[in-house]
Amino acid sequence: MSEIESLTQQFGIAGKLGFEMVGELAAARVTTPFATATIALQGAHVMTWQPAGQQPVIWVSKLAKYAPGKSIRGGAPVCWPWFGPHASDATFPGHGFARTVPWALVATKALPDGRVRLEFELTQTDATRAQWSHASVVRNTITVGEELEVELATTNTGKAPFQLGQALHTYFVVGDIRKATVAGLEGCEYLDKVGGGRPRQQGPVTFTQETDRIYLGTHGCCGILDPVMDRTILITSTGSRSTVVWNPWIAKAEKMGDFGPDGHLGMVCVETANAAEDVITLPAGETHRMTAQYRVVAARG
Ligand code: TA6
Repeated sequence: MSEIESLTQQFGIAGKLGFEMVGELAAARVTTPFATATIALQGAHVMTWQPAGQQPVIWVSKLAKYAPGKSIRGGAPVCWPWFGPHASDATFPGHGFARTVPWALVATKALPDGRVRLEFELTQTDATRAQWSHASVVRNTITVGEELEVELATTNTGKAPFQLGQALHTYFVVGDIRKATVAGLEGCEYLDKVGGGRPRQQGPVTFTQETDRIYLGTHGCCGILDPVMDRTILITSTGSRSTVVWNPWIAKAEKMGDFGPDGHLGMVCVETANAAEDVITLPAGETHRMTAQYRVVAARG
Protein backbone atom coordinates (compact mmCIF):
# COMPACT_ATOMS: atom_id res chain seq x y z
CA MET A 1 0.00 0.00 0.00
CA SER A 2 1.39 3.44 -0.90
CA GLU A 3 1.81 6.25 1.64
CA ILE A 4 -1.10 8.08 0.02
CA GLU A 5 -3.34 5.01 0.18
CA SER A 6 -2.39 4.44 3.81
CA LEU A 7 -3.06 8.07 4.75
CA THR A 8 -6.38 8.01 2.92
CA GLN A 9 -7.46 4.83 4.66
CA GLN A 10 -6.43 6.04 8.11
CA PHE A 11 -7.28 9.76 7.97
CA GLY A 12 -9.33 10.50 4.85
CA ILE A 13 -12.78 12.11 5.19
CA ALA A 14 -14.98 11.57 2.16
CA GLY A 15 -15.57 14.79 0.26
CA LYS A 16 -13.54 16.84 2.73
CA LEU A 17 -10.03 15.45 3.18
CA GLY A 18 -7.91 13.51 0.72
CA PHE A 19 -4.21 12.96 0.15
CA GLU A 20 -1.97 13.43 -2.88
CA MET A 21 1.66 13.88 -3.83
CA VAL A 22 2.81 17.47 -4.39
CA GLY A 23 6.17 17.05 -6.07
CA GLU A 24 7.92 14.48 -3.87
CA LEU A 25 5.94 15.35 -0.75
CA ALA A 26 2.78 13.71 0.60
CA ALA A 27 0.13 16.34 1.20
CA ALA A 28 -3.36 16.66 2.60
CA ARG A 29 -5.95 18.38 0.44
CA VAL A 30 -8.82 19.94 2.35
CA THR A 31 -12.08 20.91 0.65
CA THR A 32 -14.80 22.66 2.65
CA PRO A 33 -17.67 24.97 1.61
CA PHE A 34 -15.70 27.80 3.21
CA ALA A 35 -12.19 27.25 1.88
CA THR A 36 -9.68 24.85 0.37
CA ALA A 37 -6.16 24.17 1.60
CA THR A 38 -3.17 21.92 1.03
CA ILE A 39 -0.77 20.90 3.77
CA ALA A 40 2.49 18.98 3.32
CA LEU A 41 3.24 16.35 5.97
CA GLN A 42 6.86 17.48 5.87
CA GLY A 43 6.96 20.38 8.28
CA ALA A 44 3.17 20.22 8.81
CA HIS A 45 3.47 22.95 6.24
CA VAL A 46 0.36 24.80 5.06
CA MET A 47 1.11 25.40 1.39
CA THR A 48 -2.17 26.95 0.23
CA TRP A 49 -5.34 28.37 1.71
CA GLN A 50 -8.09 29.95 -0.36
CA PRO A 51 -11.40 31.02 1.19
CA ALA A 52 -14.46 30.55 -1.02
CA GLY A 53 -14.95 33.55 -3.31
CA GLN A 54 -11.50 34.90 -2.56
CA GLN A 55 -8.20 34.94 -4.39
CA PRO A 56 -5.50 32.76 -2.73
CA VAL A 57 -4.35 34.23 0.59
CA ILE A 58 -1.21 32.18 1.21
CA TRP A 59 1.60 32.83 -1.29
CA VAL A 60 3.80 30.07 -2.64
CA SER A 61 6.51 30.62 -5.21
CA LYS A 62 6.09 29.30 -8.73
CA LEU A 63 9.67 28.06 -8.30
CA ALA A 64 9.06 26.36 -4.94
CA LYS A 65 10.66 22.94 -4.58
CA TYR A 66 8.69 20.09 -3.01
CA ALA A 67 11.33 17.58 -1.98
CA PRO A 68 12.38 15.81 1.22
CA GLY A 69 14.64 17.95 3.35
CA LYS A 70 14.07 21.10 1.26
CA SER A 71 12.21 24.12 2.67
CA ILE A 72 9.25 25.21 0.57
CA ARG A 73 9.42 28.86 -0.57
CA GLY A 74 6.09 30.07 0.62
CA GLY A 75 3.13 28.81 2.60
CA ALA A 76 3.30 28.88 6.40
CA PRO A 77 6.67 27.34 7.33
CA VAL A 78 7.07 26.30 10.97
CA CYS A 79 10.25 27.78 12.37
CA TRP A 80 11.11 25.72 15.47
CA PRO A 81 12.88 25.29 17.95
CA TRP A 82 14.82 28.45 17.08
CA PHE A 83 14.22 31.45 14.83
CA GLY A 84 16.94 32.76 12.51
CA PRO A 85 20.49 31.38 12.74
CA HIS A 86 21.24 28.89 15.52
CA ALA A 87 22.72 30.63 18.55
CA SER A 88 25.99 28.70 18.53
CA ASP A 89 26.25 26.31 15.59
CA ALA A 90 26.23 27.88 12.13
CA THR A 91 25.98 24.43 10.56
CA PHE A 92 22.46 23.98 11.97
CA PRO A 93 19.63 25.05 9.62
CA GLY A 94 18.35 28.63 9.82
CA HIS A 95 14.91 28.79 11.46
CA GLY A 96 15.34 25.33 13.01
CA PHE A 97 14.82 21.87 11.53
CA ALA A 98 11.03 21.52 11.98
CA ARG A 99 10.08 22.68 8.47
CA THR A 100 12.27 20.15 6.66
CA VAL A 101 11.59 16.95 8.60
CA PRO A 102 8.63 14.56 8.52
CA TRP A 103 5.71 15.21 10.86
CA ALA A 104 3.22 12.45 11.61
CA LEU A 105 -0.46 13.13 11.02
CA VAL A 106 -2.01 12.07 14.34
CA ALA A 107 -5.66 13.09 14.00
CA THR A 108 -8.17 14.54 11.55
CA LYS A 109 -11.69 15.71 12.25
CA ALA A 110 -14.64 17.15 10.36
CA LEU A 111 -16.05 19.71 12.81
CA PRO A 112 -19.83 20.16 13.17
CA ASP A 113 -19.56 23.70 11.73
CA GLY A 114 -18.04 22.37 8.50
CA ARG A 115 -14.41 23.19 9.22
CA VAL A 116 -11.75 20.47 9.00
CA ARG A 117 -9.00 20.06 11.60
CA LEU A 118 -5.69 18.24 11.18
CA GLU A 119 -3.19 17.59 13.97
CA PHE A 120 0.47 16.84 13.23
CA GLU A 121 3.32 15.88 15.54
CA LEU A 122 7.01 16.31 14.74
CA THR A 123 8.80 12.98 14.60
CA GLN A 124 12.01 13.26 16.63
CA THR A 125 15.01 11.40 15.18
CA ASP A 126 18.67 10.99 16.11
CA ALA A 127 19.36 13.82 13.64
CA THR A 128 16.92 16.22 15.29
CA ARG A 129 18.05 15.21 18.78
CA ALA A 130 21.63 15.98 17.75
CA GLN A 131 20.49 19.59 17.19
CA TRP A 132 17.96 19.76 20.02
CA SER A 133 18.59 17.45 22.97
CA HIS A 134 15.69 18.72 25.07
CA ALA A 135 12.88 16.23 25.72
CA SER A 136 9.89 17.83 24.03
CA VAL A 137 6.82 17.20 21.94
CA VAL A 138 5.62 19.70 19.37
CA ARG A 139 2.28 19.56 17.59
CA ASN A 140 0.87 21.74 14.84
CA THR A 141 -2.91 21.85 14.63
CA ILE A 142 -4.45 23.39 11.54
CA THR A 143 -8.14 24.22 11.22
CA VAL A 144 -9.40 25.09 7.76
CA GLY A 145 -12.51 27.22 7.38
CA GLU A 146 -13.42 30.78 6.46
CA GLU A 147 -10.53 31.52 8.83
CA LEU A 148 -7.30 29.57 8.85
CA GLU A 149 -6.22 28.71 12.39
CA VAL A 150 -2.77 27.37 13.22
CA GLU A 151 -1.73 26.34 16.71
CA LEU A 152 1.87 25.39 17.49
CA ALA A 153 2.02 23.65 20.88
CA THR A 154 5.34 22.74 22.50
CA THR A 155 5.46 20.58 25.64
CA ASN A 156 8.59 20.31 27.77
CA THR A 157 8.62 16.61 28.69
CA GLY A 158 12.01 16.84 30.36
CA LYS A 159 13.15 17.78 33.85
CA ALA A 160 14.70 21.21 33.16
CA PRO A 161 13.45 24.39 31.49
CA PHE A 162 14.56 25.21 27.95
CA GLN A 163 14.51 28.26 25.68
CA LEU A 164 12.24 28.12 22.66
CA GLY A 165 12.30 30.35 19.59
CA GLN A 166 9.54 29.89 17.00
CA ALA A 167 7.56 31.45 14.19
CA LEU A 168 4.78 30.74 11.78
CA HIS A 169 6.72 32.22 8.88
CA THR A 170 3.66 32.82 6.75
CA TYR A 171 3.83 34.25 3.24
CA PHE A 172 0.74 36.24 2.17
CA VAL A 173 -0.40 37.19 -1.34
CA VAL A 174 -0.55 40.93 -2.06
CA GLY A 175 -1.45 42.60 -5.34
CA ASP A 176 1.64 44.85 -5.29
CA ILE A 177 3.96 45.13 -2.28
CA ARG A 178 4.68 48.74 -3.23
CA LYS A 179 1.06 49.64 -2.46
CA ALA A 180 0.41 47.28 0.47
CA THR A 181 0.81 48.34 4.10
CA VAL A 182 0.82 46.55 7.46
CA ALA A 183 -1.15 48.22 10.24
CA GLY A 184 -1.22 47.36 13.93
CA LEU A 185 2.49 47.62 14.73
CA GLU A 186 2.49 51.37 15.31
CA GLY A 187 4.60 52.36 18.31
CA CYS A 188 6.33 48.96 18.57
CA GLU A 189 10.12 48.79 18.73
CA TYR A 190 11.71 46.59 16.10
CA LEU A 191 15.09 45.03 15.34
CA ASP A 192 15.87 46.34 11.88
CA LYS A 193 17.89 43.58 10.20
CA VAL A 194 18.50 45.76 7.14
CA GLY A 195 19.29 49.20 8.56
CA GLY A 196 20.31 48.10 12.08
CA GLY A 197 19.20 49.57 15.39
CA ARG A 198 15.90 49.38 17.27
CA PRO A 199 13.64 52.10 15.84
CA ARG A 200 10.00 52.49 16.86
CA GLN A 201 7.35 52.03 14.16
CA GLN A 202 5.75 55.28 13.07
CA GLY A 203 2.43 54.73 11.28
CA PRO A 204 1.74 51.66 9.14
CA VAL A 205 4.64 49.64 7.67
CA THR A 206 5.24 50.55 4.03
CA PHE A 207 7.53 48.81 1.55
CA THR A 208 10.05 50.64 -0.64
CA GLN A 209 13.10 48.37 -0.20
CA GLU A 210 14.22 45.12 1.44
CA THR A 211 12.34 44.99 4.73
CA ASP A 212 13.33 42.56 7.48
CA ARG A 213 12.13 43.50 10.95
CA ILE A 214 11.45 41.72 14.22
CA TYR A 215 8.82 43.75 16.09
CA LEU A 216 9.08 43.17 19.83
CA GLY A 217 6.39 43.08 22.49
CA THR A 218 3.65 43.03 19.86
CA HIS A 219 0.08 42.61 20.97
CA GLY A 220 -1.45 39.97 18.74
CA CYS A 221 -3.37 41.85 16.06
CA CYS A 222 -2.27 43.34 12.76
CA GLY A 223 -3.52 43.57 9.21
CA ILE A 224 -2.20 43.60 5.66
CA LEU A 225 -4.06 46.33 3.79
CA ASP A 226 -4.09 45.58 0.06
CA PRO A 227 -5.66 48.30 -2.09
CA VAL A 228 -4.84 46.43 -5.30
CA MET A 229 -6.77 43.28 -4.32
CA ASP A 230 -9.24 45.46 -2.41
CA ARG A 231 -9.00 43.42 0.80
CA THR A 232 -7.41 43.28 4.21
CA ILE A 233 -5.89 40.13 5.68
CA LEU A 234 -6.41 40.19 9.44
CA ILE A 235 -3.84 38.37 11.57
CA THR A 236 -4.65 37.72 15.20
CA SER A 237 -2.40 35.71 17.49
CA THR A 238 -1.99 34.42 21.03
CA GLY A 239 1.12 33.21 22.81
CA SER A 240 3.29 35.39 20.58
CA ARG A 241 5.33 38.41 21.66
CA SER A 242 7.05 39.13 18.34
CA THR A 243 5.89 39.85 14.82
CA VAL A 244 8.33 39.54 11.92
CA VAL A 245 7.72 41.53 8.73
CA TRP A 246 9.75 40.59 5.68
CA ASN A 247 9.97 41.31 2.00
CA PRO A 248 13.32 40.48 0.32
CA TRP A 249 12.85 43.08 -2.44
CA ILE A 250 14.64 42.74 -5.77
CA ALA A 251 18.29 41.82 -5.12
CA LYS A 252 17.70 39.45 -2.16
CA ALA A 253 14.86 37.67 -4.00
CA GLU A 254 17.06 37.19 -7.07
CA LYS A 255 19.89 35.92 -4.87
CA MET A 256 17.60 33.41 -3.18
CA GLY A 257 16.76 32.08 -6.63
CA ASP A 258 13.35 30.59 -5.87
CA PHE A 259 11.12 33.67 -5.94
CA GLY A 260 10.83 33.82 -9.69
CA PRO A 261 10.89 37.01 -11.76
CA ASP A 262 9.42 39.91 -9.73
CA GLY A 263 8.28 37.28 -7.22
CA HIS A 264 8.85 39.71 -4.37
CA LEU A 265 6.15 42.06 -5.72
CA GLY A 266 3.30 39.69 -4.91
CA MET A 267 4.10 38.66 -1.35
CA VAL A 268 4.80 39.77 2.17
CA CYS A 269 5.68 37.72 5.24
CA VAL A 270 3.95 38.69 8.49
CA GLU A 271 5.13 36.12 10.99
CA THR A 272 3.62 35.27 14.35
CA ALA A 273 6.69 34.55 16.44
CA ASN A 274 8.66 34.46 19.66
CA ALA A 275 12.07 35.59 18.47
CA ALA A 276 15.17 37.48 19.64
CA GLU A 277 14.64 38.72 23.23
CA ASP A 278 11.04 37.44 23.11
CA VAL A 279 12.05 33.76 23.12
CA ILE A 280 10.10 31.62 25.57
CA THR A 281 11.61 29.88 28.62
CA LEU A 282 9.46 26.78 28.99
CA PRO A 283 9.51 25.13 32.45
CA ALA A 284 9.57 21.33 32.75
CA GLY A 285 6.17 19.75 32.31
CA GLU A 286 4.56 22.85 30.79
CA THR A 287 3.10 23.49 27.33
CA HIS A 288 3.39 26.73 25.35
CA ARG A 289 0.75 27.36 22.70
CA MET A 290 1.25 29.93 19.96
CA THR A 291 -1.73 30.46 17.67
CA ALA A 292 -2.40 32.52 14.57
CA GLN A 293 -5.72 33.13 12.88
CA TYR A 294 -5.98 34.54 9.36
CA ARG A 295 -9.17 36.09 7.97
CA VAL A 296 -9.92 38.11 4.86
CA VAL A 297 -12.20 41.12 5.02
CA ALA A 298 -13.22 43.26 2.07
CA ALA A 299 -11.32 46.53 2.27
CA ARG A 300 -14.51 48.56 2.39
CA GLY A 301 -16.96 47.47 5.11
O1 TA6 B 1 11.74 35.96 8.57
C1 TA6 B 1 12.60 36.73 7.77
C2 TA6 B 1 13.87 35.94 7.53
O2 TA6 B 1 14.54 35.65 8.73
C3 TA6 B 1 14.76 36.72 6.55
O3 TA6 B 1 15.90 37.22 7.21
C4 TA6 B 1 15.09 35.70 5.47
O4 TA6 B 1 16.23 34.96 5.83
C5 TA6 B 1 13.82 34.86 5.50
O5 TA6 B 1 13.56 34.69 6.90
C6 TA6 B 1 13.85 33.60 4.68
O6 TA6 B 1 14.57 32.64 5.28
P1 TA6 B 1 14.65 31.19 4.55
O7 TA6 B 1 15.51 30.39 5.44
O8 TA6 B 1 13.24 30.66 4.44
O9 TA6 B 1 15.21 31.44 3.16
